[in-house]
Amino acid sequence: MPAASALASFVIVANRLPVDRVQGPDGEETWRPSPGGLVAALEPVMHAVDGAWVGWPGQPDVELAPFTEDGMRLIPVTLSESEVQEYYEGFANDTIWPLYHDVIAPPQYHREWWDAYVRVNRRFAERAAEAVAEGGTVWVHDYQLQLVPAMLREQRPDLTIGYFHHIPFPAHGLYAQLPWRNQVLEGLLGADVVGFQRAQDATNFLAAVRRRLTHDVKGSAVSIDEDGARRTVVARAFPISIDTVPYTELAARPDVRARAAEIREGLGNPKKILLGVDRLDYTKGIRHRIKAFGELLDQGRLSVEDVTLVQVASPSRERVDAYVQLRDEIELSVARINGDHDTMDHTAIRYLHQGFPREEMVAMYLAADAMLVTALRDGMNLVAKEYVATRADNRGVLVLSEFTGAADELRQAVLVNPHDIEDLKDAIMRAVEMPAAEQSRRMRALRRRVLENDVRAWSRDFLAALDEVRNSR
Ligand code: GDG
Repeated sequence: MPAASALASFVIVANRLPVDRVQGPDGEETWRPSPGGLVAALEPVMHAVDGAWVGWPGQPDVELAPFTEDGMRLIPVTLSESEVQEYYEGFANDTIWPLYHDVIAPPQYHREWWDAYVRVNRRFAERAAEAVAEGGTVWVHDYQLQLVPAMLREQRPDLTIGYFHHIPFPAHGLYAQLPWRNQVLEGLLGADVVGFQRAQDATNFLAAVRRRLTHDVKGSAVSIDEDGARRTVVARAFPISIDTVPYTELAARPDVRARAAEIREGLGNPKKILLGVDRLDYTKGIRHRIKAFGELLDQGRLSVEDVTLVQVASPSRERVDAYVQLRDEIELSVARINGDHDTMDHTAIRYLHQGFPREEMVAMYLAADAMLVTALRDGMNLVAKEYVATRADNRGVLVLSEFTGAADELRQAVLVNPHDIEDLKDAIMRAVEMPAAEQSRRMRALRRRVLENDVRAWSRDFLAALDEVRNSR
């Protein structure tokens, strides 16, 4: 155990540390903060309390001592190359991810992947247990670490433990496929508060607990008998959001606005620009979106002189087979549609398999007349909220899949069932043809919702729920 003075009263445990390792100009290795929504959400908390963050630095076989970056104490967890393959690419991204997204792709079940998952979860739990002060709080994040809450409680019953699940939790009929279904439920129940994106996710989790375990479940509370003592676990929705400030600020910057105009020009100034921004992932419905757009062109309902679809598909999980195959399928259909419809001056789909700096993303949001979010299943979908946050002039249309967490909140979007290609085509046409007054009425309401419920409100709510549990003990 480190000296008491080095112990933190608040510890985040997430698969990744909020920094990336980069090579400096002289070849030396340094760290660069990776500004995600989670970091923004937790920064105020981390700076107000004595906080630490436990996570993997993103490269295999890197042995690093704890270090401080940007005022945050970072505690690296080492993963070997085979653990990256079995725990991360295997169990997390090829078993849990497809299973929890309603089996859009077939989940792979391998006992050696599970063994690695247990081993790595134990390592994260140990690092956290070593880092946190007596009576402190630990907040565990996401599906890579579902066993950590119980492992941590076993070692440190003095702690208050929260867990937030960023992806959907499936209905029991699907969840029941998981060979380790009871162990995962018990792992999560080690937390005092288990947070989900949507009310339905919490309901699915509670139903699975009721079906599979013997604990009493009443409303959102699970009552656990631990050696005669009763402990209550609360499971409910805490819909995540974005840090709106950088988006509204960038959207107001003259250089970013000029860049948006340049993007429009570069596309031949079509009347309407449609935009999709996703990690290249089979949950995001990119193929369905492209199919619908291609059919609208084939049928002459849209023409490339009038409308261009810009699709950013940022590279993701490129060593997992299902992602390699998906990329091939998407790129084949983009090439076919462009081949059939492009002219010398206009393109049907400007497809970008690249990651972009945030400034450029915001310029794209500003250039887009409509944002197409057609996920087949998505915990929340932050892109939808980012688009809305940048639309200060209340123009623009959000086409949003019913199967995203965001659809529970963003009711004034044009809601679609992406499995229904005709519905998707009609939604795209509605977006293209929507009168300015209707755009503005809808966007105003969407903006109110997003700006009032930012990621700081989300972390405040979650931590308040944890405090309530602590105070009731
Ligand atoms: C998981 C859940 C849940 C994407 N490409 C670029 C880029 N991005 C940024 C987006 C957005 C983020 O990545 C993606 O967030 P999403 O919410 O859309 O989706 P997931 O990555 O699947 O996230 C999801 C989320 O966790 C939070 O709980 O909402 O349901 O699946 O912020 O803007 N950013 C930059 N360049 C890119 O090329 N800078």
